[in-house]
This record gives sequence, C-alpha cells and structure tokens, in this order.
Amino acid sequence: MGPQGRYRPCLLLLLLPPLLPLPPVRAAAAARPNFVLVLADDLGFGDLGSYGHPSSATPHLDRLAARGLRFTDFYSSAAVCSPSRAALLTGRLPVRSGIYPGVFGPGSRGGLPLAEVTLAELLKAQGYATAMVGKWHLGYGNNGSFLPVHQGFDDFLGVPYSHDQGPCQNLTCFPPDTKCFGTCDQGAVAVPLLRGRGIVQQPVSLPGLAPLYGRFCRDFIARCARLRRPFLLYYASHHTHYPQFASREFAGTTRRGPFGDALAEFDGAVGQLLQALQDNGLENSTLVFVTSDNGPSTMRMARGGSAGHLKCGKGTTYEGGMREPALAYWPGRIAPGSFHSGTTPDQACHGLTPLTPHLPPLLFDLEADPAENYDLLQGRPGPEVLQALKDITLQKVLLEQRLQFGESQIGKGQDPALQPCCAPSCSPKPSCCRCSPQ
Ligand code: CSN
Ligand code: MG
Repeated sequence: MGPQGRYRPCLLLLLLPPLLPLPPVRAAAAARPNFVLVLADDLGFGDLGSYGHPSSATPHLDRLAARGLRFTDFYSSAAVCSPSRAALLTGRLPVRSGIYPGVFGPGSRGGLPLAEVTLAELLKAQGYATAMVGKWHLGYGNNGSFLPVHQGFDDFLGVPYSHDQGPCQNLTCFPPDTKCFGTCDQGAVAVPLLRGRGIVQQPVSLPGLAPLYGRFCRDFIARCARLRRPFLLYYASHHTHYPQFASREFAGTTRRGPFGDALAEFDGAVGQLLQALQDNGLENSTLVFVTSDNGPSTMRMARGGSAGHLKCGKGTTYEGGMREPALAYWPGRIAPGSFHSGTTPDQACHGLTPLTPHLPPLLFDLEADPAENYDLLQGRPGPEVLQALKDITLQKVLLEQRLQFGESQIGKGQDPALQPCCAPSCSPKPSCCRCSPQ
C-alpha cells in the first residue's frame, strides 16, 4: 500500500523465541538467549549479495542469510534515522515518543524521553548485561543526559549522532590519507567519540572506529560468557551512511568504490561478532538480528546505497525508504536458508524534486508491483480497489484517533551551548572543541 498508514511488525515481537518443545538442557539455555542486534545506517534493500547486488562483497552477511532467515519484506518504522531508532528500541511508533519531525542535531535540546521503556531496560530488569556500540542518534541533551547509559545500557562506546553532523573536510576517511568526501556540517562542533558519557576523541577518528568497536564487542562477549550472564549487544554501525569511510584493512579493496569499502567493513564486523560468539560457545544460544534504520541515500548516487528494484530511498516513504534488508540467525532455532516473504535516481526521489504529501494516498499492489510504479487509483479503479482504499483510510483515521503524539523532542530546537565539547570552557566554539585521542 501507499506511503501513509502502514502497519509494521514490531521487532520486539520478532525477538521473542518461537514456542517449540525443547529437550530440558537446551530449554534452560534458550530460556534467556543472548541478543545481538546489528543495525546498519542507510543500507539499502538492494545492497547485499544475498539481496541480489551483483558486485557487493558481503560474504559474512550472505552466510547469515544462507544459514538463517532472510526477510523479503521487513520494514523500518521511519524513513530517517532518529525516529526509526526510537521505534526499534521502544517498539512504539516514533510519534508517540515525540521523535519527529526529522532527526536530532548536535545541540538538540530534546531526546528520547527517559520515561520511554527501551529493549535494554526490559532485558536489564531480567538480569541481562547490556552494551551498545556505534551511532545513538536519540539525543545528547545537557552534558549527555539523553545518552544510552540513561536508557538501560550498562556501557556505551560510540558517537551521539550522525558522523556528517560536524565538519569533515580535513578528516581522513580512508587511510593512509584519502580525505572525507564533501564538507559535512561546518557549523557544528567536531564529531566526538564517547565512552559512557565522557568524550574520548573529538574529532573522532573514523577509520579507527570499527576496530575499536570490534575489540569492545569481543571483550564484552567474552566477559558475559565467563560470568554466564545473558546479554544484549546493540551494534549500531555507522556504515553505510555518508561520508563513506573504512579502516586500512578495507580501504580500496572492493569493486564498489568508497561505498563498497564501507560496506565490506560492516560485513567484516558482523563476521567478527559471529566469530566471538563461536569462540565463546554461544552461537546456539544467541539470536543475531541484522537490519538497517532506513533506505539508501539515493541523493548521493553511487556514494549512497541501492534500493535494488524498489522505488527511491531514505527520506521517502516509498518502498526504497523503508523496506530493509533483514536477517535473523540462530542455529538450532531458525532453519537454514529460510526466507520470509517475500539506479539512476527515479524522478520522484531526485534531489531537486520537492517531497510531496499524497492526499488521497497513492495505492500500490506491492505483490505485483514492488517498485511502486503503478498507482491503482490512476485511470479507472475497480470497486475492490475503491473498497480497499476506503478500508485503509478508515483504519488510518481510527489509528490517528487513538494515537497520542508525544511532545515533539526535535521541535524543541537547538542550543549551540549543548553541543558536546571536550574542552567545555574553551573559545571560540565550535572550532576549539578539539582534543587529542587519549
Ligand atoms: S540520518 O541522516 O541521521 O541517518 O537520518 O546525517 O534528515 O536532516 C539526516 N536530516 C543529517 C541524516 C541530517 C543526517 C538528516
Ligand atoms: Mg540513517
């Protein structure tokens, strides 16, 4: 169906173990499985080898797909980052928690309200160890008051928002010395790397991130295994958001250029996570779930990803903006090889085309026309199409009557003084907020 009024499966429900009779020993182990939730950034439906991309090299993800469950119509809850992530962690529609319109910036006053119950808080209450690495993008607040450590995560190593939300023109994105493409946001402080609530690098060394995250995750998994503690590990990669970057190990190694190198580093990181699970004997007691926050940035052309045959991408509610690659892997629980069914930019999502609200909505038959090329309401729609439109419109009205909008957190606006700064009293800001890595 069309851009508005869609109902999406809640990831929380998917995370519940299927109710199968199990022998007693395995039942005990599976009673509190570990969860590794891997979220890519702006990765498109058509970017992985296992989703049909002809030149991507994604062997680790493709192995997950072959040995696990590959979703063919899994949806994110929003076409951009912050609202999608809010929904992923709370199971609630983004408008309920106030994560609209758009995304958080470096000095945003708002954040995911602390009263929201996150997946991490739920599992922590069940005795789980919880950790997050990577991109948060649910608010920084006053001195980090909205960070993951206030939302149920015991530990956090990562970046509070997108890595293009600070100047990047002199940063190295691909070692040894290829600079980042473009200038990113020059009016903001340099993008920091945080541990807990503290700033450990500003600017962050982008090529150093995946190796740092890898070490953090290996240590965390090994520690949980040693303590026999079930865990939630949320790995929110910066790949494949612009500007693309990768460590020395992946720079210049692929057939898809900068995008391909970043994607390869993401794939390699997933491979390392699986290796760590295997090394600690946890593969059969861990659900690994991989998806993306929203569709590819088609405005960046070859430096953004690909939605495959789906229409448009990030920032739009066409299929390319919200239908995501998604893989679930749990040996012994999920049968291998299962799938869940199901580039030039299109004019409708060209950078110069203004975003268009559609009222009445567009109506597509996504089984017959997943590319959303043929609006069923154009021409002379038959009675069953008109009835479908009526039903959907009614459902939308009913939903909106029940739906309580949270106060807009992003609408609270920005205060430059709230931007994270490793030298809080320095001047002039934002350029003085720079400290060497410790
Ligand atoms: S997003 O990308 O954070 O992955 O959604 O880096 O919508 O204005 C989106 N935006 C900066 C971004 C700005 C981003 C916006
Ligand atoms: Mg994103």
